[in-house]
Amino acid sequence: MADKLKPKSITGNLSATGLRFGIVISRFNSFITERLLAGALDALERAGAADNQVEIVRVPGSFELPVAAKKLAESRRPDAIICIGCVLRGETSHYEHVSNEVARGIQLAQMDTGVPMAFCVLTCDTLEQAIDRAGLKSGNKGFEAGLAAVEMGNLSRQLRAAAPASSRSTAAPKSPRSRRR
Ligand code: INI
Repeated sequence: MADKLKPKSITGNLSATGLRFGIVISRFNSFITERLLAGALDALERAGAADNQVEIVRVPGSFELPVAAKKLAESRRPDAIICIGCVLRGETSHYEHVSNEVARGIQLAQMDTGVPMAFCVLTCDTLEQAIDRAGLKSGNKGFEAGLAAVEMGNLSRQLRAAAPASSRSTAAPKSPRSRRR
């Protein structure tokens, strides 16, 4: 067992001081998403964020979250973005398409832009499951996403600062998917 090796460990802290955040929220199932938003704002406020550090963008449904998050990341370069949605299973396969694509799209958007994106999209079989996760039995997933955004925003800054000056850049990386449309 290695008992002498003590590698340096890098972790983002939970202070929002000096950070800027974007929140992209879906209006579909707003009964749930507005509660998730309240949880996310509560987390940001407790971490020390002020009004002028947070910008909220509203989209029609969860399917639209990735493109809005990507454009927000490219135009405003916030330290982190929180993506909020709620997909509820219906009678058709629509649920699978929306939930798969929103997860994939948000991952692509954060990888393309380098801006961390907290995934706060509930994918539930029933409304009751969603309510439980939006401030009832299972806590508030918006609050968890808010904390994840603060931690990842700080971690990103630290990792950027630790990079050699030649490789440091605040601009969005060039990739075929990051071309403006
Ligand atoms: N959007 C959601 O955010 N949640 C859902 O449960 C949902 N369902 O089930 O239809 C939903 N559909 C709308 C979709 O996100 C798009 O807004 C729409 O297809 C237009 O592109």
